[in-house]
Amino acid sequence: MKEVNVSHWQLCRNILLIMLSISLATLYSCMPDNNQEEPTQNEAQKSNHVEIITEAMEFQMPDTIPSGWNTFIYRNLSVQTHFFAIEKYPDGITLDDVKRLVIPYFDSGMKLINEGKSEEGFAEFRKLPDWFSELKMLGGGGLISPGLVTETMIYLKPGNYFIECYIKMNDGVFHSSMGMIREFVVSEFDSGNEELKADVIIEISSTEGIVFNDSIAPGRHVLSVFFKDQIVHENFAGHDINLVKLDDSASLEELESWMNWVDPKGLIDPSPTGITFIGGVNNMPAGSKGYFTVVMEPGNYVLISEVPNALSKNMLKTFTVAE
Ligand SMILES: [Cu+2]
Repeated sequence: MKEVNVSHWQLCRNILLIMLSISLATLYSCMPDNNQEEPTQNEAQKSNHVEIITEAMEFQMPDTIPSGWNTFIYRNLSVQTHFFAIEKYPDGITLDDVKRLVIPYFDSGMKLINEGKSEEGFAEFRKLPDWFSELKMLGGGGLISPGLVTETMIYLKPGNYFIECYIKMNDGVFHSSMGMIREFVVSEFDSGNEELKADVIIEISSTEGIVFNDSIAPGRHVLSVFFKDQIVHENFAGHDINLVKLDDSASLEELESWMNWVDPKGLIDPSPTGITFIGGVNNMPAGSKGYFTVVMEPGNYVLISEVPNALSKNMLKTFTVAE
C-alpha cells in the first residue's frame, strides 16, 4: 500500500512539474523579450519625429521621448478641433494631483461662467492649489482642424511633462476633462536632431503683436516663431501662433471672439464656419523659439493668437498667398 502511495505521489508530482514547466514556458513566451525591446528603443532614438495621434479624446504617443529638438507629427483623426500644449508642473506633481486638484475647479468654474455667473466662476479658479501658479507652458502645436496633420518642432530638456488640449465640447466641457491630458517623460538621451531652417520668420510680443514678412509663395514652408516676450492675457493664457486658412464664408470677428476660452462660446467645438486651422506653435516663455511646417495653397490666411481682443493687440494678421 505504502509503495503504491509513494508512486502515486510521484506520478502526481511529475504531472504537476510538467504542468508547471508548460505554464512557465507559456508565461515566458508571453513576456516581452528584453532583446526585442532594444530595437524599439533604438528606433525611437533614431527616429527624427514623435508621432501623436488623437482618434477621440486622447493623446496616443510614446511614454518617453528624446530630449533636444523633436518634430511632433500630430494626426488629428477625430471629428473635433484640437491642439497640444506641452506643460511642466513643479517636480512631484502627478496626473492624479492634476485630476483631483486642478481639473475639477476648471470644470466647476467654466460651468458657472456658462450659466452667466462669471464672478462665482472666477472664484472657483482661486481654489486652485498654489503650485498651479508654477505651471510652465513650453510650446506644442497650434490649433488643428479635424482630419488634418501638423508638424511642430520644439526643444525640450529632460524631465516630466504633461500634454493637454483644453478646447471645449459643445456642452462647454473641456477636452482635458474628457481625457486629453497625459504625462510623458523627456529622457536624458538627446534626439540629435538639428534645429530647422525657416523661410518664414515670425516674431510675437505683447508690445508689437505678430511681426512677419507676409509675401509668401504657394508651397511648403517652415515657419519659425520667436517669442520676444510672454505675458498673461485676460484669459490667463500667454500668446501663441495659429495659422488659419479662410474661405469666403469666414468671419474674422467670429474667429477673434472664438479664440478666448473664458467666453462661454469661445474654443467651443465646432470652430466657426469657413475656418480651417492648419498649424502653429503653442505658447512658450520669452526668448523661446518653435517651428511649424505647412503647405500653403493660394488663398487667404490669418495668423492669430489664442487671446482675447487679438486684433487690437496686432495678434490677428491676414495675408494672401497669391497664385
Ligand atoms: Cu481637444
